[in-house]
Amino acid sequence: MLKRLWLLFGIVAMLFVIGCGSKGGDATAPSGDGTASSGEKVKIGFLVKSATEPWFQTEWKFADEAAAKYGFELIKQEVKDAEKVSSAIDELAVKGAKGVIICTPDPKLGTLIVDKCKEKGLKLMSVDDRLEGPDGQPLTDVPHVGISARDIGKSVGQALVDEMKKRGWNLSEVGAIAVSLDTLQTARERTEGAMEILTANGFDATRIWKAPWKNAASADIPNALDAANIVLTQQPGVKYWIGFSSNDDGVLGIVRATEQRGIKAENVIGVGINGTSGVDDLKKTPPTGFFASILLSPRKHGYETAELMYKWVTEGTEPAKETWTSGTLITRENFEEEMKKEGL
Ligand code: FCA
Repeated sequence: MLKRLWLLFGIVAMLFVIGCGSKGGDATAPSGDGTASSGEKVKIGFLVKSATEPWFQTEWKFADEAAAKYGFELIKQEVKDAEKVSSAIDELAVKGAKGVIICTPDPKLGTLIVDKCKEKGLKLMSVDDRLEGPDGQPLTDVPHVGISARDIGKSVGQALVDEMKKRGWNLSEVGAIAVSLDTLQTARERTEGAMEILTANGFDATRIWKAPWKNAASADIPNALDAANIVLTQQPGVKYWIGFSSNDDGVLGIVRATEQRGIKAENVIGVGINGTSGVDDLKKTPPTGFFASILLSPRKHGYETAELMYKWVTEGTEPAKETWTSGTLITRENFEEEMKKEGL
């Protein structure tokens, strides 16, 4: 008898839980016009794959400025893997956020992210790294703000070509290290762009050695240093080195690896992308092998994405499906002036 009573109690409790669950889902659904309920502060999430990389810290700083200007709350969180992405979106929904901007730790999480945001009634934008479907194709329905990766890669290649000429290097004595992350489209296009310009200017493709990062989660300076070290060990006869990658951190890894081996800074030319981490090397005396970077616009990627999301949420104006930003070459000569222009 007692057993039956417990069973009955169990079933009733289960039905109650299921009932609450479905109600919870309805409660987080968006209001008809997509605007926030009156009086409540609009909340927007900004999730990035790395909170330690200066690029993302700067992006967040600018997004905070947009939040201060428009009076919305910006919820920032680092998401290093699928689990973190999933729980961060859940938490945003619980807090009543209306939109989320994400730089995913892995483009393959695209469908999961889209489905989850739909379920929770969150508007979604991607920044920097584009989301992909199971077929590896970009999810073109999600508004995206990214960089013109191939063109920026070409600017890296051109800067390397120009500086090699200026130093009067014989190309047959030069080796190139490319710290690569080919699983990420924007990263792949950047290094491909640089290689295209190098080879078009007579650089021997067989003297470009790839030093791959294992995955996006390992794409930092120490792992770039380890990857570059392998190439340096395998090619002890090379006199001059050039280095490029998908961002500053990759190139900083290459430069640090050459320093550890006692290769002189004047025999190394590294050109990065972002400007945000590379700038520290441009300030150093004596100069390091980090010669230049292509300064991107963290203001556009941070402030403007947050602003676009805020307007989407409050006014219903959907952002353009694609926005591609450009970059500017910075060296020791012009970095202060160019960074000032960017509000850095
Ligand atoms: C990618 C890179 C970052 C930055 C951004 C614009 O996410 O990993 O370093 O270059 O694109």
